This record gives sequence, C-alpha cells and structure tokens, in this order.
Amino acid sequence: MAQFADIAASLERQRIELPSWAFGNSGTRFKVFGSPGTPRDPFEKVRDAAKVHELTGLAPTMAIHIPWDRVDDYAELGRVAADHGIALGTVNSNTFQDDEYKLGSLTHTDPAVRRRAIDHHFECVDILEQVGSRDLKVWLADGTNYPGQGDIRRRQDLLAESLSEIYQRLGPDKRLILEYKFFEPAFYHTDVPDWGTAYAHVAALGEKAKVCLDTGHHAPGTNIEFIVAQLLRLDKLGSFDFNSRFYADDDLMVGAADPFQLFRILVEVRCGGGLDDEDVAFMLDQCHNIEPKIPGQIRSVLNVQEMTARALLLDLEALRAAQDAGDVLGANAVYMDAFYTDVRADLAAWRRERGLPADPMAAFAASGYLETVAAERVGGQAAGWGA
Ligand code: PSV
Ligand code: MN
Repeated sequence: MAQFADIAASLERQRIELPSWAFGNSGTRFKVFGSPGTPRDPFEKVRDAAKVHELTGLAPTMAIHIPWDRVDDYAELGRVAADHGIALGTVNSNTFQDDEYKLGSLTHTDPAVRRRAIDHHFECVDILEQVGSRDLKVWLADGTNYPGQGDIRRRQDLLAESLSEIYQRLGPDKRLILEYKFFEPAFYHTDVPDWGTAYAHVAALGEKAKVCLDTGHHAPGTNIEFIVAQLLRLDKLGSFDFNSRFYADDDLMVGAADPFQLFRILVEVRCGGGLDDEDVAFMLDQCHNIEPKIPGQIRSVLNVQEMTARALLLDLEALRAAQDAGDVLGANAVYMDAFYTDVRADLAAWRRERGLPADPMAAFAASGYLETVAAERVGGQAAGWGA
C-alpha cells in the first residue's frame, strides 16, 4: 500500500464547492427549524462558506442558486467573496418553484412557459459571466404524476430543443451540466431520471455539456460507482453533488450514511483520472435540517478528504495483479485494506503543516464565530428555500 507521504500532493489539489443553500434554513415538508446566526442574504452566506474554507483549506468556492441568491450586483458579491478568501462557483438554475412550472418548465407543452424557463437560464448564463465562473447546473423538476398525463416522448423532444437554445447561449469557456434524479417531485415519470437520459442529452448538445451525478438521486441498491466509471470513460462526468441518504434524496452529510460507498465512488474517480481533472467538479448538495450548518459543512468536506486519502492509498498494482490472477479474495483484501486504513492522524498532521487547524471542528467551536453571527444576525428574514 502507498504511504501517506506519497499522496499528500494529490490531496493538495482537492477542491470541494459548497452550496450556498446549505447555510440557509431547510427542512422537510413537516417542519423547517430555524437556527440562530442563519444568514439572511447571499453576502452572509459567503462569510459562512469562507469560514469553512479558512478552517479546512478545502472549499475555495461557493455555488449559488438563482433566484435564492439573486442580488443587484453580482460583481460586488464576487468581490465580497474574494475579500473573504473564496470565489463564487456554479450557478444553479431553478425552475421548480414558480406556479407556471406546475406541469413542467423546459418540457412544458405551452411555448410561453418554455420561453420563460429558457429566459431564466439565459439570466443564469449572464450571471456566470458576471461572477466569472464556468458551470451552469440544470436540474429539472419536470415530470408527471399519472400515466397518460403527458406525452413522454414529446417531452424529450421539447427538452432537447430547450436545452439546445440554452447551450447556444453559453460562452466558449462555459459549461452546461445536466443533473438527473429518478423521482421527486414527480412520482410517475421524470424527464431526466437517470444518467443514460442525461448522457443522451449532453452528448447531443456538444463538448461543453456534461452530466452532474448527485449521489442521492438513485434508486436504493444502484451501483453508483459503476455510473462514475462509465461517465468518466465517456468523458461526460462534469460534476458531483455529494450528499448521503438512507431512503430517498435525504441530502444528509456526505459519507455519513454509507462511508464505504463514498470510498468506492472515489476509487472509481481516481482510477478514471477524475481526481486530477479540473473538469470533474466536486460539490456538496446538502441540507442541515437539525445539525448546525457550518460544522455540518466542515464535517462533510473532511469526510470527502478522508475517503479520497483512503482511495489514493489503494495499491492499484497489487489489485491488478490479484484481479489478473483470478484471486477473488486477494483482490478484495487489497481493496478493503485501503478502506480500513485510518488516515485521521495523518490528515491532522497534513493540515498542521499547511497552517490549518489540526482539528477544524474543534477550531470552529473555539472560534466564537457562531456566537458572533448569532448576535449580529438579528431581525430580517433568515435565508431558506424561498429566499
Ligand atoms: C434536486 O433535488 C437538487 O439535487 C438539485 O441539485 C437542486 O438544485 C438542489 O437539489 C436544491 O437543493
Ligand atoms: Mn443536486
């Protein structure tokens, strides 16, 4: 097995983007619990995201969601981010909260609704230019609840047309990242339910279009690492939305529900060249409904780093030799050996060497940041899914 010192340089290159919405209040359809110190606007979210980066060195960008993070002056938001040591990242569109989109957005049969949805994406493309970031991420709630409600095939054609209009609007160095999800909010059929459908659309669009794999968006039992391997092989894996789940799209902290699955995914990312490839963006897409949000984000990026380290320690030569020899148990032992390696002390030392706190969770608790923002952020409307 490789030594930790051999993998330190690869860890150095890791970047994990934080979702602005993780800092706002979230919940289930039963209840959204408020929490002291919750940001009230995108500027305050930027400060919280920057704190995560300051303590971990892992999260230099924050994704924004439009309209939740709409501001008058995006350049100013970018400047504030830079003042705090981070930058703005992926721009997420949102066509799932307007009444007009009840029966679909980019797939709606009414051209006026499709126009509205396409224009919203044009706005997001403009924002990409203003904040100087690369990726427009598109996730659609489009789908139907009852058999016969919609023409499944026609909706695919409408989707292809709408996506193509958006794609043509992208500048040369921008990308359209299409995210799939097998159900919810639609319960019968979803227009982009799986990686194959997302792949079919992005392949038709062109080189600047890729797939986003949200780890929570698969049926239970799906072999996600297989999808990772396949999309990397096809050069179409644009990004990850990391989170974890026990049941459906739970949006729990990445690595919390199934650390071994995260390891298996990261092994495939490593083997497919995705760890050193800027074209494969790592993002979190999570909600912290009951746990404190900033520590929740810190824990999450550390989980990704920890599993990345273990994946990097996997002895690929020994693995290949065992595979080629047909040594089933030997190959599995090599694989599990890396998974079971405890890298926490090495990572603490790695952080110390880089001027970072050895224990970012403890450093956050001791920093007094939460108490400060809780005292400052009084009044106004706490950010959430509506704002
Ligand atoms: C949809 O469930 C999704 O995963 C998309 O990425 C959205 O943009 C995000 O969640 C909103 O939380
Ligand atoms: Mn997502």
